[in-house]
Amino acid sequence: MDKQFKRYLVTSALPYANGPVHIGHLAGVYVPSDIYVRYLRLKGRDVLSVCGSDEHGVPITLKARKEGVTPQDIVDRYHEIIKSSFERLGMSFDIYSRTTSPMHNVTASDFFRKLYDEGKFIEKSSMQYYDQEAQTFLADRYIVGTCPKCGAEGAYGDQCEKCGSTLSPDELLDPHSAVSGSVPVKRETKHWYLPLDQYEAFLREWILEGHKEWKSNVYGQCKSWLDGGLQPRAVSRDLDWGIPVPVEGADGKVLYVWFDAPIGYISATKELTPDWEKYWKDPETKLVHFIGKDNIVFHCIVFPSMLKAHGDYILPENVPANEFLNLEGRKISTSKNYAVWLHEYLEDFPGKEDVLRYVLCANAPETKDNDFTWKDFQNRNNNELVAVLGNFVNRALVLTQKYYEGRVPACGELSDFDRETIAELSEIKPRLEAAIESYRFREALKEAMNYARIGNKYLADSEPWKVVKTDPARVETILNIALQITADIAVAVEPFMPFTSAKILRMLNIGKFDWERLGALDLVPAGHVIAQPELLFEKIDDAAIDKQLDKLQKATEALLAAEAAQHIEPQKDSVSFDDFSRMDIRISTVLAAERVPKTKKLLKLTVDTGIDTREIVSGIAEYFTPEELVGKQVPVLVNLEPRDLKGITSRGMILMAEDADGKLRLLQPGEKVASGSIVG
Ligand code: B3M
Ligand code: ZN
Repeated sequence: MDKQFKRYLVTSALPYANGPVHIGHLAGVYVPSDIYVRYLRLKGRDVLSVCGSDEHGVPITLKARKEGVTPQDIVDRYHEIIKSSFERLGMSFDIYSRTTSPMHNVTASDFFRKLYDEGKFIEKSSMQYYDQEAQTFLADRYIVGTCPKCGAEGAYGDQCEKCGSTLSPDELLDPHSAVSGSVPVKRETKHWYLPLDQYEAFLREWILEGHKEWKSNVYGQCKSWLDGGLQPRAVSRDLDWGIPVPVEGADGKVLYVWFDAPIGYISATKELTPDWEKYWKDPETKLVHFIGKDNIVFHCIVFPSMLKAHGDYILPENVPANEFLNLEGRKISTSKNYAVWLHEYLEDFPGKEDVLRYVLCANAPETKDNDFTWKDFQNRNNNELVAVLGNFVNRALVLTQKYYEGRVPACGELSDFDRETIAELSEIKPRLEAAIESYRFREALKEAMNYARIGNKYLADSEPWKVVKTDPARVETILNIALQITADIAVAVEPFMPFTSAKILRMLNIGKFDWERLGALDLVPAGHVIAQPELLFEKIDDAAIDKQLDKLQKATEALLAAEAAQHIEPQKDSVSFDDFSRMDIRISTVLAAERVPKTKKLLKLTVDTGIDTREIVSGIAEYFTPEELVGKQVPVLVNLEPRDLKGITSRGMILMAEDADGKLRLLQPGEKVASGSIVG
């Protein structure tokens, strides 16, 4: 059994105020953290939930430069957007602060100063990249180049977005300045370093021995960092945006954003309550950091070392991090504007906050990267929320209105079926609790939905609308039970779908219940009068989904054009006209297509080339289904030498377009032409 804590402090990663929040952030961090804290509050636990905008760091200054405004303008703009969209989604932070707040400035400065005074830092001069044109040192994202690990261009001085490797500016090949584009020189500069190597033994003991219960993705990343050996890490930067390094002789230097940002959790708690110390200093507080997987090292290795060095603070008990959420098969990207933005969703789907919360939790990337698709969003809404949850609640309430003018009937004698149903219901709560308390929110949501599933089945099988004609007394019991289940749902779904919970309670005309009452059979007393029912959820039609898909399509096109412009393959050597005219390319019609057994990539196509009907084996099975190819007209190089593939003789090659990330597309004539038409 888990150690019982007196109170909880739950933090959610501070979003960078360089853009709005998107569904990837929500699924990875914010929806899970809100579920967790809402649950703890319902349980009557002493819990604080803190968050705020991360307003320092290079991405913000770069964006400001690009737009010709100040960094303050940028963070003011996005802080507002993020804060208000979080509120509208029902995020229930006790405080949403920001790292440009005066309180944070003092807290972070004091933190640094204490470590400095106690000799916990190393001071070191080194040669770093400097942009002579812009007269600035090039830290982190100010420098770009080719990734030494994967060869991608446009990798940053701190990270390659393509392969995810952590980098240092010195590792970049062909480095140049993101500010002026010029090739930088090296210049000497002094910085303060936290000697992480000195904390290695402590971290090993604390994480590898002490926290084997952490999620395996988190534990695994920590282990590989520790096994790789830790190096001292600079905690200051040469920048003019950030918290000034609070010591003599540090002009032009600020705290590294990853030094100040996590201290933001402390500053926010201080702003929230004069009682903040008990949340940060008493070992009876359970500190939990909800973060994205790219933040693991900072929250599990760097920040705990800072806290340890400081000495006054507790360490996190757990650091639940999710994997990434992709969007329609592509990586979500703020800088490339490929995302579903929360503030836009809220405009496009008013009143459907809970649908997004539901889908992002049901499909959360808890153990592996996952894909968000609009089709799945629509299906889950229509088939789960409308057809199961909404349908059950609506039936229970409408029948109560119809038969009893809204007065809750009494529960009479229970049938065997009632007893079985009640027994089944009573098994949900412990499973639901265990899932939430071990951060398995998808599973927890399934359990919460089980009340509705069982309720739906209960009504369908007991058929009160039929029985009412023959045994009206029995129907009273059925509807009494159905109304108790409805109230159970209001409690159980509150952490996941707070608006829905409130709506159910409104329709039941009853106040909020404590979590402990979940499963009780007297939540709605006989004789109580309920309110008029409304629909809980409505279907989402294809038009709404198509609109979102169109929007993404436009974003994808822009993104591909930008990518293609970045790495256009260089032109190949010249060929003579004769060489070219020896290639015989014909528009051919696909007559049949099937997978080549025991292969992943190969399709066998039967095509009409106009000359003959022949077979071609093509490595395109990952991109097309056989069905979608039949009937299509495509260019085929018909005089390519035949080749044997998996026992089939392939006679020709289908010509296709390959986009920047290797995805294949069909090339088709603008209108139908005769098979055998020559391409040239
Ligand atoms: N702002 C990174 C991010 O948004 C960062 C988190 C800070 S938590 C202290 O991914
Ligand atoms: Zn890379």
